[in-house]
Amino acid sequence: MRRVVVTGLGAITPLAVGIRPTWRRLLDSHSGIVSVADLEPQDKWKELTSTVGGLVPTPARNKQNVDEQHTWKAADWLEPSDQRRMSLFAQYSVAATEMALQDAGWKPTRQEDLEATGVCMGSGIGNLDDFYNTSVTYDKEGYKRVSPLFVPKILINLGAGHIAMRYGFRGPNHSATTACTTGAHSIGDASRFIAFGDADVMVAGGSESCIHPLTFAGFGRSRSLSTAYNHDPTSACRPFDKDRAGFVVSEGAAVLILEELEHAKRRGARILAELTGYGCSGDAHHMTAPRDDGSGAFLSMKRALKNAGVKPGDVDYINAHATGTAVGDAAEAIAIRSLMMGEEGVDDESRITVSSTKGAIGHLLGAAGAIESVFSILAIAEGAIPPTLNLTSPNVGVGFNFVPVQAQQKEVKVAMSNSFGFGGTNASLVFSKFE
Ligand SMILES: *[C@@H]1O[C@H](CO)[C@@H](O)[C@H](O)[C@H]1NC(C)=O
Ligand SMILES: *[C@@H]1O[C@H](CO)[C@@H](O)[C@H](O)[C@H]1NC(C)=O
Ligand SMILES: *[C@@H]1O[C@H](CO)[C@@H](O)[C@H](O)[C@H]1NC(C)=O
Ligand SMILES: CC(=O)N[C@H]1CO[C@H](CO)[C@@H](O)[C@@H]1O
Repeated sequence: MRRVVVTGLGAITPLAVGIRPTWRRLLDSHSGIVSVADLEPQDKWKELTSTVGGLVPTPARNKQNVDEQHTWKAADWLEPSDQRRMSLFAQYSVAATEMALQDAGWKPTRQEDLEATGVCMGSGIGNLDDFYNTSVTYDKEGYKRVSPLFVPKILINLGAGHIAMRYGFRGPNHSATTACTTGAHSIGDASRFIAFGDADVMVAGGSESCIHPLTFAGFGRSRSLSTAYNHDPTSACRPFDKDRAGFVVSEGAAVLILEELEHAKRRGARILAELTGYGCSGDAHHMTAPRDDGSGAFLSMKRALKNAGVKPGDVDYINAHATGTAVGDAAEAIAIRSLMMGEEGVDDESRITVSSTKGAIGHLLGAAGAIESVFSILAIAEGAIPPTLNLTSPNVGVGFNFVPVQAQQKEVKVAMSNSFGFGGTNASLVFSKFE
């Protein structure tokens, strides 16, 4: 089987625009979560139950106090005509891809290289803003007010489409949309395209730009959101903590450049990690709730480790899906314990190292699996484990090292990233130090 390695990374997050500033701020325990109560239109935002969100900082909207050079300015990445044609999630997709391709040093021009490079870029929700505005305008003013750009701006695969058009990539062009598992499925599916010989290089990841009152209204009505910390946004997301009470909606994007090992070696690319395992499962249980015993999560992790040929006891770090909900975090913790304390696992719970970076950045929905893969890869490349912010009293019934509040130094040879989504879909990815 052809081996798949990671040779480039790009990200836009509530902590910063760019991989280095995001990672540095994450390790320094900064939070990207801010109040959305003062956004326009005020009458809509004000009535929401949860008024905290992970917003990508811009020069005009920078409560996180990020250096201005690391805030989002569309003009840094896109011509005005492209800005008009592309919805925000597609803009984030293109910008994160540009960063990742630069990082990988892969900007091919030869036809055969372009044909061997593909794109697998998804989104969970896509462009709610245009859907909403166009519905309202259509209802009030009729057919002639619908923009000819409406359809290309709402299709989820246009993130991938714009990337392909911009760089001329003629390999597989694919978009997963599997709710909060989108990012992980995009990366996992992309790795299979390489392993099976459909491509040598894949641009893979997820993007989300869902900061819209209707998003908060919808998740609020399904009682999924954190509502108790509207006055104290940076404390709102508390994975595994006794005071956790729901997730925080966030936006952003992350992209990995995946590459066939020999291809990467031939061009002397820097290898950050190897993608060794991918496992998927379905809960077959409920629209939004996991099984209490975490058996869906257990299966996806087990399959990913089997695919990687790695024993549970060899996993040094797990980047948990844990979003900060009462039921989800506990189910995942139990699933991790069953896996890690089972056959060929460890005998001491405190040796299991698990963190949820959602404490710092919230839940990027369709981009979550992608940014969390980035953090797992950086943990391997740099020997640092990012913290679980706001975790003062764990109460999920296990005694893991949850890396509370502060980052830890640790050599990481194998890291696993979990992603679970509404509809009962679960995926796990395993990354290993390349040796
Ligand atoms: C949708 O309408 C609002 C209110 O008029 C406006 O602020 C926003 O920019 C519009 N969004 C798009 C994508 O056109
Ligand atoms: C949560 O973490 C943020 C970021 O480190 C910090 O500002 C905040 O005070 C923390 N809140 C609690 C309750 O620990
Ligand atoms: C798998 O997907 C479900 C369905 O929504 C998700 O809620 C859950 O977190 C995952 N399963 C488990 C048991 O963790
Ligand atoms: C089949 C196909 O090419 N699909 C998408 C990928 O990229 C192209 C541009 O090369 C887009 O037009 C499509 O959306």
